[in-house]
Amino acid sequence: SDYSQEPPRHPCLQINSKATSFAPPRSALGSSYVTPVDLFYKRNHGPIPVVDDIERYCVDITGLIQTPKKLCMRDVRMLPKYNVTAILQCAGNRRTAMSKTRKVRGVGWDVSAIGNAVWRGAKLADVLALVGIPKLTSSTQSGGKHVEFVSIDKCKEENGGPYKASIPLSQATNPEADVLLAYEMNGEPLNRDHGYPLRVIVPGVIGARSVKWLDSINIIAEECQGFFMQKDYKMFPPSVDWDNINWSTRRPQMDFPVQSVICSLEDVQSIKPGKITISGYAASGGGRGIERVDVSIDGGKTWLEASRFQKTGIPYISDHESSDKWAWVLFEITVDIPYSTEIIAKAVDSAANVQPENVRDIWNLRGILNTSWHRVQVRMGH
Ligand code: MTE
Ligand code: MO
Repeated sequence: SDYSQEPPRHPCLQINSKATSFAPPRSALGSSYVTPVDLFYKRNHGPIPVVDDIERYCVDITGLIQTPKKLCMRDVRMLPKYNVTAILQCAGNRRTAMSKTRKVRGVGWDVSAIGNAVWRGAKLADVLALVGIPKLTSSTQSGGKHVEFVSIDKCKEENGGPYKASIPLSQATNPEADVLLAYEMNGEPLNRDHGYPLRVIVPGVIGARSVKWLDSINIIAEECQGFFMQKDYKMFPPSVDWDNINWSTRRPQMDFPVQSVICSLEDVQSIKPGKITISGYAASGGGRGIERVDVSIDGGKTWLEASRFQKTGIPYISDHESSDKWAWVLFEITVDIPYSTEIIAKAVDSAANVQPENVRDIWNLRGILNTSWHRVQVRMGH
């Protein structure tokens, strides 16, 4: 494949061997509520498509509908515009740490395969209403069960075909689910890395379903049969390995579980005696808020509650209307550390879900959803 037309990228991003994943250092992440575009992680399964004739660009809406439609950028921009502040998190975030207990297959990520952005665009529910699909259509009703998004990129996992994914029709037609066809990120037109000219944003769901460089939207009877839905991004138990895997026994992963990460300390970090500030991000899937972030400075024997915030000046209250339900929550606590120790963060979401203690208990062969307690070692220097 042809990687000669890749866009320029920030020099601080860590690049994998195939130049298909890019992530900022963890110290760049926790410091701002909205992640700057150039520091936002990027995951591409093939070369970035070149779309240079925006006048001719359009999205085909086809499948189980009466009248198929070609949607051009002008049509999308004419629909009501929404700003949705939402994280994108790769299901493989923190995979490298999972790989250390037992080898997994997949791109190695530290803790930065996540970012929080303000996405602007039209609601998918409004777009589907244009082709006669009423809002709040239940998935069991006749007229289709899933909405499939197909890209214009080409990836080897699809044997040179496009990247694709689908979500249930009930989610796609629910205005409250805030699924967007987005053309702006943080107030700027989407850049090529993030899906120019148009991408899907499915809030609260693993990043893999937020298809970039949208080419068509298909209403289909069952979930998408593409590689990334059926042969990837599924959560298997630790007993399943490559010699006994049966992909059809599991559902494609959609919502992500509760997560938290310390961004202010490297692992291992050397410190001096005295006060240090421990800070990072916490987030959950499905629109669940963050109820609490607990921090331990003695390897998990005792816990302290960190303070949480989103926008400065407005107190963060989980599930409150002033809070961004699809966004992350930043946390912070200042403590005195007198000796070398292990510092841990764990979050609790609004459904009282808690992060699992040990990564080996949630090991899975694809290395997804590592949401185990986040641990960093600090060494006392002199
Ligand atoms: N969409 C297309 N067309 N091609 C891709 O390779 N990667 C997916 C998703 N959408 C992908 C895609 C994955 S796995 C993730 S985690 C997110 O995009 C990453 O989005 P970002 O690069 O904007 O951060
Ligand atoms: Mo991903």
